[in-house]
Amino acid sequence: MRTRAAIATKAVAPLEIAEVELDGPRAGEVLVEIRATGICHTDEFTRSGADPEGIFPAILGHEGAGVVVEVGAGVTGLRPGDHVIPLYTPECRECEYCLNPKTNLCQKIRSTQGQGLMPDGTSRFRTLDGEPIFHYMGCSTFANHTVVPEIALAKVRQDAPFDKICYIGCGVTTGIGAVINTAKVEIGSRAIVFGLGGIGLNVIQGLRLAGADQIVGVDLNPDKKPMAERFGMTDFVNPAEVEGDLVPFLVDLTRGGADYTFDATGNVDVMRTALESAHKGWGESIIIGVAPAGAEISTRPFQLVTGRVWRGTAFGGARGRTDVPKIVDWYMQGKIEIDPMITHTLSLDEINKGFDLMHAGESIRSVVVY
Ligand code: NAD
Ligand code: DAO
Ligand code: ZN
Ligand code: ZN
Repeated sequence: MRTRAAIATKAVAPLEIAEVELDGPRAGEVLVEIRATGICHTDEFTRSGADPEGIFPAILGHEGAGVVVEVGAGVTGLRPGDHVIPLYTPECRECEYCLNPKTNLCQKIRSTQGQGLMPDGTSRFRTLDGEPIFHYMGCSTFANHTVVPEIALAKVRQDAPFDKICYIGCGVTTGIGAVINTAKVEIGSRAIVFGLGGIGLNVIQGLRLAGADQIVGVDLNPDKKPMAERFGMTDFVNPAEVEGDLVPFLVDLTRGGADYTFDATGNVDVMRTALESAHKGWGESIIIGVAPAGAEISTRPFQLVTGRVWRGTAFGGARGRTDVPKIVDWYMQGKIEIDPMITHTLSLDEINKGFDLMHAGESIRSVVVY
């Protein structure tokens, strides 16, 4: 079939909107009509050329929601008409990783997904000239139709709006999951969140859900303050306005250091500050941000010797097929909010504007509605 897509033809270039050829689903695969997709910082990371694993031409996008159109041979858990959210972290429920409760990093299709291919080593996308186009993070939601392995689709309730729940495909789950699944924050905790963008705001609402007493937000952009307060931030710190070292300032503010700190900037210097502003003896610092190619983190080992813990999280530690439908339910029940964070709604033709808004720091989430 033919479908419309935004193609990343090469690094740095704006996405090109064009018709592409899409082959039908093979065994274990599902054809999905994408109804809405968020534009995440990670799409920009790849589009900009900063991603060392970026492959071009590719159809980016990994934060979508849509409807099953057709299923391939052997697909038993989904049928046409089901509403789904594609998962860049699949859940096969049978690999060594899925069987270990300590991780969500299913490895069943890891190698081909990393090469921009379906599990059989081929792509379903081609240009109208017949040139292959790579998939992205196993999702490629910047296409009106895409093909995704069954194990990388979460089936969700039918009454949830696509233009909001697409955000659960990455930002919402990553932020809330970092609090609940990775840090396992206890009621009454003190926390610091570095970076109040699309991920950090969801860390904040996760902390509110978990019953944290103090939620400090740190961002260089003061425009982020009102939205973060709306989601539960109790204290705002702009590092540019702090005289002297930021670490002792934050340690004082949290009365000895935070029980939990979260990096949602991707900046390795911020990651160090986050670790060092965690409480001596028990503070845990969770890295969510994806750093530029080649960047490294450092601290004095004594920081860890004296009880601080440094951890990371991918997709908020969530097992997508199991956890994503529950998060959709939380949204529909009003336990979490999404709507205020969707600051811009665009058509596919306007998708490059979404990247401009991100650069200007004017959006939290831009969502493309097909
Ligand atoms: P964003 O651009 O919306 O937000 C980043 C925020 O950090 C901005 O508000 C910016 O002003 C602030 N910031 C930048 N430098 C800062 C500094 N030195 N000190 C304080 N604040 C600073 O990005 P986002 O969509 O929220 O994504 C955040 C990070 O999370 C990115 O690196 C992204 O790639 C990563 N990410 C990780 C996962 C995962 O599973 N681990 C999933 C999605 C995104
Ligand atoms: O299993 O080795 C692996 C890779 C898992 C990929 C997880 C990616 C999470 C971070 C990237 C940002 C997502 C938007
Ligand atoms: Zn993302
Ligand atoms: Zn698995």
